[in-house]
Amino acid sequence: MTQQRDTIYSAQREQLGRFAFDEQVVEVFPDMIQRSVPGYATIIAMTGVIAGRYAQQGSNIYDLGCSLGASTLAMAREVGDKAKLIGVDNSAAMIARCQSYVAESKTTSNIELIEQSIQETELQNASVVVLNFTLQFIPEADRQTLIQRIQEAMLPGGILVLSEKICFADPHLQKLNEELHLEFKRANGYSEMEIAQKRSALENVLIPETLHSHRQRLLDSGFSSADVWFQCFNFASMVAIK
Ligand code: GEK
Repeated sequence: MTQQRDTIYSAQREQLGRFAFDEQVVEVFPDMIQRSVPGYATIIAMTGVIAGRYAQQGSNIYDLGCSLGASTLAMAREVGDKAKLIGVDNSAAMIARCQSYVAESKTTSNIELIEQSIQETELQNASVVVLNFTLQFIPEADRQTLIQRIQEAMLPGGILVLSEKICFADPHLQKLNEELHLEFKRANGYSEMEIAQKRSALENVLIPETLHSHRQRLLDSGFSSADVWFQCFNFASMVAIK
C-alpha cells in the first residue's frame, strides 16, 4: 500500500463543499484516518481479534462502511475461511480501491465487496457485524432502524463492534475532549487552517452522539449486553452482544 499524505485542506479554499468520500479522499484515506482518529490502529487490530473469537463456522461477517477494507482485512487474518466476509460501502471510489487492496493482500478468505448503501444491504446469518466510524454518517432518524435490522440478522451469541466519534452531555467534558482531539491533530502535523476547513466540511455530515445514546439504542434494539471496550478522547468503540 502506498501511503499518500493528506493535504486536502492545506490550502485556503474559496468554497468549502460538504465532505464526500470521493477519489481525492480515497487517495489519502489511510493517512487521513490515522492522523485524525486517535486509537484507529488499535481499534482496527482489535476488531480482528474480536472477530477471531466470535466468528461462527459458515456464518457471515459484515464490515459496514468498509472504506478501503482495513477492518475487513484485519478480520480476514483472524477468521481465515471459517466465515464469509462481506464489505459494504456506497462510495464507488472506495470499493474500487478496496478491491485492489484485497487482491494485493493475497488473502485466502472468502471476501465479497458490495457498492451499496448499508441502509439497503440485506443482512443475514451474521456472527460478527462491524460499524467502524460509519453510523455517524447515517441520518440520526434512520439509526435505530439500521441497528435493529443488524440485531435481527445476527445469530445468538453474535457481536456488533460499533466505533464512533462521540460527544458528551457534560459541557466541561465536551470542551476538554474536543480540545484534546485538536491537540492530537496538531501533533500529527495538521495546521490550524486544515483543522478548521475540515471541521466546516464535516459539519452536518458527521453527527456524533453520546455513549449513553448509543448504549440505549443497542439495548432498545434487543442486544443483551452493550458497553465500551475502548475510548480515546472523543472516539470510542463499543461491543454489543446478542
Ligand atoms: C475503517 N470502517 O477504515 N452506506 C454505505 N457506506 C457509507 C454510507 C452508507 N449510507 N455512508 C457513509 N459510508 C472504515 C472507516 S469511514 C470513516 C469508515 C471516516 C461510508 C463512506 O463512503 C466511508 O467509506 C465510510 O462510510 C466512513 O475503519 O472517514 O470517518
